[in-house]
Amino acid sequence: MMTFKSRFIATTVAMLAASTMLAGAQERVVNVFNWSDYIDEEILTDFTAETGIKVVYDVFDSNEVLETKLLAGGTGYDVVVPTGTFLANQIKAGVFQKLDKSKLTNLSNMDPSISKRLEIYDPGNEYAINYMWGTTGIGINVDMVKERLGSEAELNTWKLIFDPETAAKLADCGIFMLDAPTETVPAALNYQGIDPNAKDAESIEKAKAALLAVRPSIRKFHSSEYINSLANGDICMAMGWSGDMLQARDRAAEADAGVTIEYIIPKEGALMWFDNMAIPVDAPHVEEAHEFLNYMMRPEVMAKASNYVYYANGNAASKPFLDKEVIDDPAIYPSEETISRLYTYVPDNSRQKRTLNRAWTEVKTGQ
Ligand code: N2P
Repeated sequence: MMTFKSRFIATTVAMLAASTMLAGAQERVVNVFNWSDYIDEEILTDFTAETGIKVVYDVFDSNEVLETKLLAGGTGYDVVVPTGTFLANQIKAGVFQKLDKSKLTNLSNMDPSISKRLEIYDPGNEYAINYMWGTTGIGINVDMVKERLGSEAELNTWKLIFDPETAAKLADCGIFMLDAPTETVPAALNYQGIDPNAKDAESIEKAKAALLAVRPSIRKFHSSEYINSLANGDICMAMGWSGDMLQARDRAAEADAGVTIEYIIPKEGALMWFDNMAIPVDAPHVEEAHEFLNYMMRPEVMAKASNYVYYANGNAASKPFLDKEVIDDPAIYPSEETISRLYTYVPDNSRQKRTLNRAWTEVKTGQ
């Protein structure tokens, strides 16, 4: 017969065993590091409800920040989302592991034309899957800008930002610029009629001069705050990313305070970029990372993501599930004519990167 004490011990052991099993079952985790304002969080809760895998979700707004972490290693992240230009160098630096395609049954949903474009950065599509793509243009508060430039003013041009006189007229209502040299420098080059991919020191100097010329009119260099600042009417113009501007437009409309935001892909051309999901070489939860990627590639899931963040995705099978206002919006899925005016960015080697970053620091500090 069991004494009270032995019964107590037996029960405690059984309880401990059960709770360890439970903890074991709950331990499935995937650590995701993605851009800010880039997902419908319901997707994450749906994923957890279905798979039991907890998503620890963290955000950034700068490729440079992501890259510094990845190169240092030991980030603890299982899925990260670098832009193509950065992805290319990161693959070469060995920071990612090859995808186990046998676990990615939904790969066939991806759009071959986007996967082909990605091959410039990731030959053979071995390391990454496109998440979203978009453009870098200008978001404006239509009324505030017209008030200062006149109702007939041309709004589809980089002059709004890069012509010092025009920018000066808008300085009082607030201009934000991305804090991202791989965005601002090519835009400044392109505006001057120079190849946006010119990497020589002389061209970078010209870009720097153009940026310094408008710097007095820039209120802030920041890569995510502009969504709310535009929506609240705190600023009247920002250089930034397509979907972010459309999110600002919606937030403004919801607030119903008379703020109208529009996104412009300037006539001179703009950057087209691709953000991609990849698994760091030292990811602690490789199996869960693959399950997460495969889930994200479901047509309904990718459509849900695009319908929420207003970015185009690289998943062809998701198209029938996209809201009409998304697939038919030329600011999200640009027309062929607009696409012909877009340029992509060729990755910098380490020397070019140093020149670029130095020039950018000088712009920001006004030297
Ligand atoms: C999301 C911005 C992602 C675009 N807020 C930058 N590649």
